[in-house]
Amino acid sequence: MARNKIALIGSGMIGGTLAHLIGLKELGDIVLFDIAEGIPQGKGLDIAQSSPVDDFDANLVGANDYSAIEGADVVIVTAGVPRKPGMSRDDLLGINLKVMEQVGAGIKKYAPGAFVICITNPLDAMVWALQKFSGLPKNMVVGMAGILDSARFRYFLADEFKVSVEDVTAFVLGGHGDSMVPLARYSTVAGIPLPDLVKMGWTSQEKLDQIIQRTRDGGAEIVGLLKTGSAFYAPASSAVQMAEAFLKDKKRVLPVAAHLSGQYGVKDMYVGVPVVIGAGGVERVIEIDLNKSEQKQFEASVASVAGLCEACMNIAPNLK
Ligand code: A3D
Repeated sequence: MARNKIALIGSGMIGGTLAHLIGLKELGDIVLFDIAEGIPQGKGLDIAQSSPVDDFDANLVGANDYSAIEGADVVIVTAGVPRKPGMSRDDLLGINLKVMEQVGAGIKKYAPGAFVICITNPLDAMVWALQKFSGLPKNMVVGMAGILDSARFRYFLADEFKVSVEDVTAFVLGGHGDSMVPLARYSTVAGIPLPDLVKMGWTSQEKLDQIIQRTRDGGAEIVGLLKTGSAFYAPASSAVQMAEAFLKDKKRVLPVAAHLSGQYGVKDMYVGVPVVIGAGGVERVIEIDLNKSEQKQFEASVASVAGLCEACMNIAPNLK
């Protein structure tokens, strides 16, 4: 059986990390694409030269022409610009929307059968635009954000409780932005929901609220520290988990930015919700019951994503 082919559109900080992780996990052959000449070729060669040391087999090719991604099984998109300190994700919209138009055309022409994972910010609006520009089926185009947001939440909780990250599950809904909705009652330590852990004296409600706020600000905290760009290790790991769920038909239940066509009362938008990912892409959108306060927060988050989609349509009327 031939190896899977994974195309990375954008070979910057996340793209390079993705290529390395995909190589180490032997998920398939890798094409690194970028408009910058030499970067994808150089990163590809460097990672290929690590393969004899780390014992993995993968062809790594760098390219500046979309024809190199032909027939890819998975395409992961990080092309565009990241945030600098003081910028919000939404400030990236104008530049990155134009990038999505080019990327969408490239995928449409050369990899129309691929499972496409978008990471470019502002995430929920960019994945929505990318699906429209590419014309690929909606269940085959998803955005990565929820796994990263919930991984941040899990990490902070594990640190607070002094337990293994493996035993902490966390649930984050909504758009990938300041209005994301971390759901405490669906987040657990070994199945014990967070509100029960507060009652048991493991932590206080005040501390839990601080952790929730730190999760919401998780991206900005890293941008503030790095100063020259945004997070890349954890975003890359999160996207690889999605790619692996598709390639191995794992039917994983993961929070992703998925196309909604009525679920949660939302139509024709991408918003972070739990889904099942397998060989069919997004095979099922899971609808959970929200209480009044969660519903209100979710609606506020959806409204901010809707505003971004509106802004996209003003720039690119063909998205309507
Ligand atoms: P960076 O290291 O700048 O890499 C972006 C790459 O895209 C660069 O190598 C550029 O040359 C390339 N590029 C620019 N325009 C084009 C184009 N038209 N076609 C092809 N390639 C192009 O950024 P990064 O890897 O750190 O981040 C990439 C994106 O991910 C940014 O938009 C970030 O904001 C976003 N991001 C999202 C998350 C989420 O959780 C959703 C987390 C972290 C970063």
